[in-house]
Amino acid sequence: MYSQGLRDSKAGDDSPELLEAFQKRIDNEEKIEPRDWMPQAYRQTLIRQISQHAHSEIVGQLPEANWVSRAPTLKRKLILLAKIQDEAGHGLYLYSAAETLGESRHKMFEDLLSGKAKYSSIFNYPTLNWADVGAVGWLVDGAAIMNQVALCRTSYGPYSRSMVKICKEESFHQRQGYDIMIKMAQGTAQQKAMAQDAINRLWWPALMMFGPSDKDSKHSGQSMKWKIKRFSNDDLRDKFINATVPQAEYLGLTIPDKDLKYNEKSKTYEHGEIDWNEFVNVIKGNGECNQQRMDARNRAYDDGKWVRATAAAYAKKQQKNEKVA
Ligand code: BYC
Repeated sequence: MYSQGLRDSKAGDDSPELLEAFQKRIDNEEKIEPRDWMPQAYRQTLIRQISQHAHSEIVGQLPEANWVSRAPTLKRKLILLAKIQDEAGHGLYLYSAAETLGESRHKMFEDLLSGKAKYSSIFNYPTLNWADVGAVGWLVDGAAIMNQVALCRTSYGPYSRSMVKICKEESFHQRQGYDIMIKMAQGTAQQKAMAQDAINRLWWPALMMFGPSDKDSKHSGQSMKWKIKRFSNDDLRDKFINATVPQAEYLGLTIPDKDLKYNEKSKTYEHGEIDWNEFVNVIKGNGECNQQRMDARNRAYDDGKWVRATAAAYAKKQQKNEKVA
């Protein structure tokens, strides 16, 4: 279906004239569509980012799934189930968006399962108490939205359109997380301590979701030139901090950053040093839950083998019937 666009941008086709015309389209805020000519590197950057994003949505179901059977009320359980199903849907929109660039879903799965493709570092941290489910919604979905609202204006049409729907659902996720935090923070002393414990453990990993600092981000320069990314990693991180600190104050919880301070002049918060060694260690596969997450995804893939085989056999039979008719 998308063969025309793929044929137009084989490696080696990226002549200066084509590149210049492409950049002009980007600068004019035109959306790039699947059949349009695009530089190989633009295509590859999108496949990398969109598939990483899709994997994050899928792996991101796991820390929350840990609490489905132990949610404190039936209502909380239903809400949590709905949220986890939304994440599965987000993964599917994103895999579909990446497929429009010529990458097969099978290849993307293989890359995730072999450990070649990344997914967001945040999902390699455990969810140890019920307040963590609140903190994941509030902080993790909150950080995700900050990034994704900007991605609604990304230059690649299918990615940008999938982001619009995803953001609507993510904002419900953020609100449900904050709602849990309000309940816990205004509950007993023990519940408040659980809420504080959750923010103590998840605050810094949430800041790491935005990626390395601008000086160390290897892809940001080109991605911003192509308007795949509309803001730098540090700019989005700062926006998130500025939006979230007042929410923590409302909850009566402390942000675990002794160097956090409000700059009266710029009217923004300045944060302490992020432990980038921890970030690198986690994305290399050595975080607390990396192995557990990969084992769970590999198990799910193996368990689904018969479903894929049945679907493929059915499709083949349909094709055969169509040929006969
Ligand atoms: N974790 O040059 P940089 C969610 C990698 S989940 C792991 O700045 P880029 C949700 C990066 O891939 C939210 N890896 O890269 C789901 C690159 O490595 P490679 C997921 C990270 O791409 C369920 C290297 O570090 N959101 O919503 O310009 C429940 C250098 O980085 C991370 C997205 O994926 C990380 N945190 O910028 C709840 C949004 N950060 O590929 C919530 C879309 C960086 O060269 N993605 N790396 O080997 C993006 O906006 C960008 O890809 C990033 C990184 C800002 C993440």
